[in-house]
This record gives sequence, structure tokens and C-alpha cells, in this order.
Amino acid sequence: MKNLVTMTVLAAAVAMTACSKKTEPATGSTEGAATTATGATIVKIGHAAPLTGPQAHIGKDNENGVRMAIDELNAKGLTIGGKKVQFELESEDDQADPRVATTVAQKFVDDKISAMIGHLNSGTTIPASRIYNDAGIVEISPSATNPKYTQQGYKGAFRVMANDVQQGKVLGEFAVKDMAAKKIAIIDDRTAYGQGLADEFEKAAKAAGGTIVEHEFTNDKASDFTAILTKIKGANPDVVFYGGMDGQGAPMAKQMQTLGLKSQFLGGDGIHTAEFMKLAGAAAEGVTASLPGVPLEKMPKGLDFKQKFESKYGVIQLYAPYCYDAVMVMAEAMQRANSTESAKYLPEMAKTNYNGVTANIKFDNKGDLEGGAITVYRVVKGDWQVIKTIGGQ
Ligand code: ABU
Repeated sequence: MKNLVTMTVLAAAVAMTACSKKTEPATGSTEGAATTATGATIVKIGHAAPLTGPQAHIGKDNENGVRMAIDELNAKGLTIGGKKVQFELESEDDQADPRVATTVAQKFVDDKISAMIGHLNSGTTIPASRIYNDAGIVEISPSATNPKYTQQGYKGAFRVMANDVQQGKVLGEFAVKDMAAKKIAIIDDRTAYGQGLADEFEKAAKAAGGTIVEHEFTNDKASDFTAILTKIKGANPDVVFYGGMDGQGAPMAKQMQTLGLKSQFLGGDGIHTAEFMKLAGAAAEGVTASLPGVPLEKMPKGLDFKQKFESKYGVIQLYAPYCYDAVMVMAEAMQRANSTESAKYLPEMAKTNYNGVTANIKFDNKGDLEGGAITVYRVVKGDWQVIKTIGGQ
């Protein structure tokens, strides 16, 4: 037994050193799983997101997307590996905090989850992914868009939306070419997402001929941006780009208006929420933001999903459809492999060709979505209206 423990620790240490190529995970075994009163094997699915704090509305939206998929799968009564299975959601609040996220990840490993959907944020997903990889657990991110997540070489790491290299490029080019921006100011929240997206945006905007007149920083808890916006006002930019979430983006848009800063306001998926409209009020009008994927309304199953989801949980905030697809992709791979064990269904994950609510989902050799689209939206009369979609299958 002691030798086994030593070997496990050694194997984990070897896996932890991997950083540049896809590494084989451990088995992710769920042997000895509990059963329900009717004899179905319980298959635990982990989910983590900020369920409290300023991103709780997005975290709950993610959780509900996962829950809806699990409820639908359970209603079908799947048999996998000759046994009836019942999926069980284990959802944890990681508070969008990287340290809390790693504690949550270890708890999921100890609980022997069969798959991980999450985390919501790049800043939590990246450190937690090492723990899932070491334990051999398949992880599918529905929303973390920093490219590093799938660049670590973890064979079990997948993502069902385009990443921020793609999103930053589209936004940088859109600012210069479509918004006619010559002078651009950038603010980011210094998170893995906000900083990463702002840096990709900056590269693309410069390459398209734009000039960055300011690059200011805030954090994901801030609410007063008067000092940095006053400085930016002095540079008179055509566009202010924000890399961060709606909890900061909405008061920022309001404070721009209060200060008489007339620049157009542009952001990424982090501000593309229903909540942004509520928080920003009249200042939301005219704000532009991107979201990976084609508009839900353009997808064959999109409107049906929207109607079913919204009748159960209220308006879609942001990533619920991606969470739903992530669960369905996982369940399909399990059925093809005839196993709920990560080590056995992982090879089938890589072969995914799933006609989802958000995209036809196939993965490249890193685990990223192949051919992901990016759509740019603008708030018109209190609603996110499609401006254009770039890329996609
Ligand atoms: N994709 C933006 C929000 C989540 C994240 O990547 O941090």
C-alpha cells in the first residue's frame, strides 16, 4: 500500500512537470461508485464558478446550463457499460479566486468526479486544471477563454468556445476598421482573462493601424474608475476598450458618461451579459462587445434551448448554452466509449463531432474548439443586437 502511495505521488510529480505537450492523465477511475435506490450507478459531474460576489449571476447561469443538461440526460435513463447511470451535479463556489479554485479542485478529485465542467474564469481554470490533469479527470471549460488553458499539454483539457487570441484579434480589427478608431485607450482588470484579452486586442489594433494612447489597469473588485477615466479623457481616444467583466464594465460605462467622455466603449464577452444592461442603465446604449460563437438564434437548436432554459431559469446571462453543450459532449463521449471513467472515454472526447446548441463541436489537437466563430454585438434600445459574425464553420 505504501509503495502504491509512493508510486502515485511520483506519477503526480511527473505529470505536474508537463508544460509543452499533451500529457497522459492518470486513470480518473470511479470504481466502487455509489448507486441510487433504484440501482443506477451515480456518476458525479463537477462544476465550479463564482456563485457569490459580483459574478454570481454568471456563475449561477453556468450552473443552470449544466443542471439542465444533466436533468435531460437523467430523464432519458442512459445505460453505459451495461449499467443504468444517473448523473449527479456537484457544484462549488470558487469565488473567482485561484486559491479557492485549487481547493475546490482537490475536493472534486477526492469525491471521484467523472468529469469537470468549468471553472468559469480563466484565472481559476488554469491553476485548477493541473489538479484535474494529475488525477486523470476530463475537464471541459465552457467559458474560460485565456489560451494558456489548452496550451499546457493536458490531454484531458477541452474548451467549447473560441479563445482570446481569436477574440482579441477580431476586436482589435473591429475597433480600427469598423469603429474607425485611430486613437484607442485600453483598461484591463489584471486577471488572466482581462489582461490576456487586452494584450491580444492591443496587438491586433496596432497591426490594423490603430494607436494606443493609454493602457490603464484596475481590478475585478473595483467600482470607482474616475481617476483612470479622467486621465483617458485627456488623451481624447475614439474608443475605450475594457478587458474584464460586467461588474466593472457597467459602472465604467456610466462613469464615462458622467465625466463627459464621448469615446465609444468596447469590451469582450465578460461584459456581454443581460446584467450589463441593468447595471449600466442608459449608459449601456451604444456599447459594443463580442461573444465567441454564432448567435444562438442562428443555430438550429438555439431557439429551442433558449425557450426551454428561460422558462426554467430566467434570462440567459452568458455561458449557459456552452455549459449545456459541454455536458452533452462529455455524455456522448461516455456513451461511445461505453464507460464513465475519464481514462476510457477521454480518447472519444478527442474524436467529438457533436451538433450542439452553440456550434458543431470538434476539438483540435490542443483540445480547443475547431473553427470557432466570434460575433460582435451592440446595445440598441436596451438589447444586444448582432453587428457581424467572423469565422466559424
Ligand atoms: N471569457 C471571459 C470570462 C471568463 C474568463 O475567461 O475568465
